[in-house]
Amino acid sequence: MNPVSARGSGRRTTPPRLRAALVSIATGVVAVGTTVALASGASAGTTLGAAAAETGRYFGAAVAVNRLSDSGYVGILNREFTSVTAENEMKWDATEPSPNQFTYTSGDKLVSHAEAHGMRVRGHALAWHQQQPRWTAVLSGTALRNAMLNHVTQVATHYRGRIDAWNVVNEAFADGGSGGRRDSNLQRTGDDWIEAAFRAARAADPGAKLCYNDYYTDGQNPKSNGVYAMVQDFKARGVPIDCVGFQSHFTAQSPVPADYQANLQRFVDLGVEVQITELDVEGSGSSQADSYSRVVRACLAISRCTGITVSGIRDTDSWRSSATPLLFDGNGTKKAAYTSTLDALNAGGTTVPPTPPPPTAAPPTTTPPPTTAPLPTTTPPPTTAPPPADGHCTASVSLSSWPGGFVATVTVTAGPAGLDGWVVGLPLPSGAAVTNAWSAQHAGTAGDVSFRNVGYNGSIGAGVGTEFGFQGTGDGPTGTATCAHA
Ligand code: G2I
Repeated sequence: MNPVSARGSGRRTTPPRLRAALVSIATGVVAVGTTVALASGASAGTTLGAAAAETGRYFGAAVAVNRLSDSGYVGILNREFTSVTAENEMKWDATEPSPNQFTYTSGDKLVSHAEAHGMRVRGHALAWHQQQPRWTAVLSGTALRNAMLNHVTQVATHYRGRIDAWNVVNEAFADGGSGGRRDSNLQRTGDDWIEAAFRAARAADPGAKLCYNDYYTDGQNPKSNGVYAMVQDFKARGVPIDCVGFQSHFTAQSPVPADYQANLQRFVDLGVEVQITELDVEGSGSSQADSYSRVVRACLAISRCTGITVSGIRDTDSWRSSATPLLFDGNGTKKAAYTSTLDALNAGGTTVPPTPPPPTAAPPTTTPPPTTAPLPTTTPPPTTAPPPADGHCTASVSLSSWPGGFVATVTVTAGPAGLDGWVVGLPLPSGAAVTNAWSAQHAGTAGDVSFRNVGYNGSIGAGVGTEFGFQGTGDGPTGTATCAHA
C-alpha cells in the first residue's frame, strides 16, 4: 500500500458488498441492525470496516502474528477490519534483540498480510519504556539515547512507505496527578528524548503519520493535560507530530469518561489528528455494548478522529481475556458490543477531510523569495564554508550511527550576549554526505558542511539552547563543531 492511499483521502468508493446492502435497504429489506438511524445520504455497511469507510475512517484490530494461521481468527480479520496494528511484533524487544541486529520476520508477515488485503498498518511502537530488549538495561545517557535513535531510524526506515501511522512514543507520561513525564530509562536521557524520537522518525519515513500514544488520557485529567501541553509545545516549535492515539482501555473502575469527545476535540484543535488505538471494554451485554457505542459516536462526531482500533479480535485473543473486552466471543460469534459498534458506525457522522502529505523535513524551512532578475554573471558563487567559531555560541553533537549511516542531533547554545542567527560548521569524513536536515538549512559537502538557523530558531536568549538534526550516509562527524553568529 503506498503512503498516499494509506492516508485515506476522504474519497470513497462503494465496494460490491456495500452496494448489495444498499439495494436491500432501498427495497425495505433491512438486514442490518433495526435500530440504525441512517444519516441522510449515508448507507449501511455490513462489516465494521465497510461501515467505518462510509465516513472515510478505518476500523482496525491489534493482531498477534502467530494467530494468522488460525482460520477462524483470520476469517474475521479479513472480513471485518481495514487496519492492523502489531500487538507485539514491532516492539523494540522483538525487532532489535541484539544491538543493531534487526529481526523483521514477524512484523513483515503482518505488513504483507495487510497489503494483500488492502488494510492499513499502524506501527506500534518505536520508543517505549516497556518491552525493551535486555541489552538496553545496561545503557544510560548518550549511549541509550543513541541506541533509541538508531532503533527509531532503522525500524522506520525498514517499513518506510508501508506504514499509515507510527506510534513513535508510547506511554511516556506518569499515571499520578503530576501531569509530568513517567520516570524511565529513556526519560533519564533528557526531557527532549520524545522530540528527538519524532524527528528521527520523520527523517526515516516522511510519509507516515507520527503519533504519541497513551492510556488514561481519554478524559481531561492531569495526565492528558500533560500530553496536551507537550503537543501544544511541539506544534509551536515545529516538532513533527501528526496525531495522538488514545488507547481507551475501559473497565468498571475506569469507564468511558463523560468528557471523552470534548477531550478528543481539544487535541484536534491543536492541529493534530486523533485515533482510538487499543479500544477494549471490560464487561458484557448491554453495558459493554453502550460503552462501545459511545466511543464510536464520539469519534464520528469529530472529523479529524480518523479511525478506531480494537485491541484484539475474539475475547480469547485478548491480553486480558478474563475481562471479555472485545467484539467477538471465543467462538468468533458477534457480541452485542459488535452490533452496537456497527450500528454506531452506520449512524454516520462527520466525514474525514483529505489529509495533505506531511512535510518531508520538519519543520518546513523558510523558502527563499523568488529571484525576479537573473543574477549578474560576475557574482561569485556563495561560499558554504562555515565561519570560524567566534565565542557567541557553542554547538555539541550527539550521534547515533550504524554501518553506512547516522543521525546527528546538535544543540546550539547561545553565549552571554544571546544570538540573532547562527551558523554551525561540522566537518564530515570523506565519503559522508548529509541526506536530510531538520530545524536547520544545510549547505556544502564533506569537510565544509554548515548548518544555519531557520526562521523560528535563530534568536536564542543568553545561555539558552536550541536543537537541530540531520541524517547522513557514510560515517558521522567525528571532529568538533564550531558555532558562530550569522
Ligand atoms: O494493555 C496492554 C497494552 C497497553 N498499551 C500498549 C500495548 O502494547 C499493550 O499491549 C500488551 C500486549 O497486548 C500483550 O501481548 O502489551 C503486553 C506487554 O506489556 C503484551 O504482553 C506480553 C507479555 O507480557 C509477554 O510475557 C509475552 O511474551 O505479550 C508477550 C507476547 O505474547
